[in-house]
Amino acid sequence: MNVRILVLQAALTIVITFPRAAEVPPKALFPGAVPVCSCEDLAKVSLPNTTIDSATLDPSDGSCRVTASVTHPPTGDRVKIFIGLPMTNWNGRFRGNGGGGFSGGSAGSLRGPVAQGYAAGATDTGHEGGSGSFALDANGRLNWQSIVDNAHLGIHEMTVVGKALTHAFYGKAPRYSYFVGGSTGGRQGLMEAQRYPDDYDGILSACPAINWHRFLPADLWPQVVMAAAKNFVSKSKLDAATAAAVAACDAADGITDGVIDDPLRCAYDPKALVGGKVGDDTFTDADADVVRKIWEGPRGQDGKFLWYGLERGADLFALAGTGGSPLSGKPFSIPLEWFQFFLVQNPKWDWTMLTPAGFELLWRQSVEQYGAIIGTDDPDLSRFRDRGGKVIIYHGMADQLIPAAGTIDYYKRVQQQMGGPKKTSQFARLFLAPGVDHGFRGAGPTPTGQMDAIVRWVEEGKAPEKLMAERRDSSGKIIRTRPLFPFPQVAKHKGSGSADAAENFVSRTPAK
Ligand SMILES: [Ca+2]
Repeated sequence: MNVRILVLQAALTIVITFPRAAEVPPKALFPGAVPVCSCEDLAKVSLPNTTIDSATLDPSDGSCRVTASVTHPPTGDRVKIFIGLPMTNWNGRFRGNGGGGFSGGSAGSLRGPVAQGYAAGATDTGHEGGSGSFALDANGRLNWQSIVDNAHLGIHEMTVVGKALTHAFYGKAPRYSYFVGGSTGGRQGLMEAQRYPDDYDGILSACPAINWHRFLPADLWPQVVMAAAKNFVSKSKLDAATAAAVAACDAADGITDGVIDDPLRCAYDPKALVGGKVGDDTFTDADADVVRKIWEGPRGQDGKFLWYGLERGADLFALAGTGGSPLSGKPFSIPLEWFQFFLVQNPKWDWTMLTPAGFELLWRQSVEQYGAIIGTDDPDLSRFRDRGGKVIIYHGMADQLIPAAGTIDYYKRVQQQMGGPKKTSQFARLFLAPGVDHGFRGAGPTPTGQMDAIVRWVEEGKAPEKLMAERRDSSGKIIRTRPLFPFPQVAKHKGSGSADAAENFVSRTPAK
């Protein structure tokens, strides 16, 4: 597997970590709480359709680790669940951790939360590894139980088992429960709010892979555009187009800092590059057309909107990857596998034959066939709201895999459904982070303190009026701070003082 794909899979399988400086373990809710049984005793806990596979102390951190499997008769599925329970410093809370890409999650993600005193859980959501091949059974037919386990049921089962084991171990139920995840984990968090609203009190949803049935097939669009044009564009040219867009739109927000604060208002047209040199190569009309169509996003044969394109400023090569000589397309594996295993149901399907018309048919199939199962775009969060749930969503505006426009679209639909912006902001807030990508890296400052923010909101009723974002140099020194305000507010420079210091920014709501 080449390095680029590995890096991107790492990006889609990010486990959200927080800068160490901001990591203050939350206060213990039951001070002095200790286990009421041995770790090994948890093997005797009886739960419906659940087998406790092991319950042993982890020699590396001394925590109690339980592995369990849940099945759904009559199907022979097996959702594997990993639970970590601190022996000495349980803080009284349960925390579920999300996965990435097609991977539901991993036992390795529990280490951080357990160190902070959380009883923590993760799950493989019914299949091992990061491939989409679990969608098909041995006969090549859709394995619906496996698909449902991955889409939503696995996380719910993990939560039920995790809370039960926490209760059995400490003799009391967790006082609060949190779900934390990015990308697929962000989708899993919002799925919990939509479908199993009793599971969590607080949800942190980073760059969520919601609208899965629309955005994931749309992620193949850049390759379809290049194949149709018979013009696979080099990384240097794609990078040149991104750099030109940033140069053109950077200053529109008042600060020339290499970041387009609101790329949705940037209309830079790559025709300005035509005829110019990129290395030894000339940027052509055909190149400009490819880049324009990638930014525009997938359109139907009648020209109508299907889904959002990448924002200007986001790395294009992640989805419009090319390589070899002559150049050919190198699609990102996750959308490609969505077509192969879920839509066409043929692992050997050759994407290079896909025309824009064929793309539209399969995109529509994706919406029809999978929306209700894994779309995660239901704006009705009333059950979650009514039981006091709180959710913080945040998304980088230079996300190269999941355009933030889809998350804004969803949040606006939530606002509409839930009684308007003000009522929505009482339980669900969206923070957009300019200039950061799917892994929260890039020219822009990255959000910090999200976990503190959600805990404070849930437990003290203090809604986050802002998140602090910071940018560090390679030595770890903070070189820029910037506030992020809840959507639709943006951070605006006061007009005096350093543009690298958060205190010189105020919130402003832009005109529509
Ligand atoms: Ca700027």
